[in-house]
Amino acid sequence: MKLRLDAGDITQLYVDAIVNAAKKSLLGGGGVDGAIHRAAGSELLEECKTLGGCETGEAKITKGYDLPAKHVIHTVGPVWHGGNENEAELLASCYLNSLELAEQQQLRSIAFPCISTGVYGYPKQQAAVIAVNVCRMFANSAESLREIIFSCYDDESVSIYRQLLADS
Ligand code: AR6
Repeated sequence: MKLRLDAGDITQLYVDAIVNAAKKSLLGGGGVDGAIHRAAGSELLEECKTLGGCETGEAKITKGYDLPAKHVIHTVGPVWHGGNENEAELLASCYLNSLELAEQQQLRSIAFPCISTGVYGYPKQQAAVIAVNVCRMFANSAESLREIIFSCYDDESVSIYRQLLADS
């Protein structure tokens, strides 16, 4: 199992699934969510309308449509309220539930954006520690997954993940 960083736009990645940092309605928004819906085309929104939304920390899968990625796993990260509202557990659940869904579908590669660290305001370093820890732990028991990519769009995230992935 390989964990690696990719600096750039998640919508360009040729992987079995990219993860979307969505909102509860799953009906699109700004940030990475907007970029994924634009790149996938309107059929993605049509499929999302059939899913009945998604709770914070949970995950649902769709096809990738016009994306190079075969699937999109939609998860809803927690809004940061200062750290005492179960944000860490909910963020860990986003990563874990997305990975479990990928395994159930026997996917080999998955790419995550830095969930909750944009509009939802989660501190980037703290979020990255959770992301890397959950993925490292999951990697030990993974069966189909061979590669987990951390898609880092901003320079700060790139340097945080570079450091975390260098530490073993
Ligand atoms: N590829 C990879 N990462 C990206 C891209 C991209 N194309 N575009 C932005 N990012 P955000 P959230 C990074 O705000 O905080 C939406 O409106 C960005 O730099 O997209 O979970 C939803 O509908 C940041 O590090 O997601 C929800 O309402 C990270 O993606 C809400 O925002 C997450 O930023 C979710 O907020």
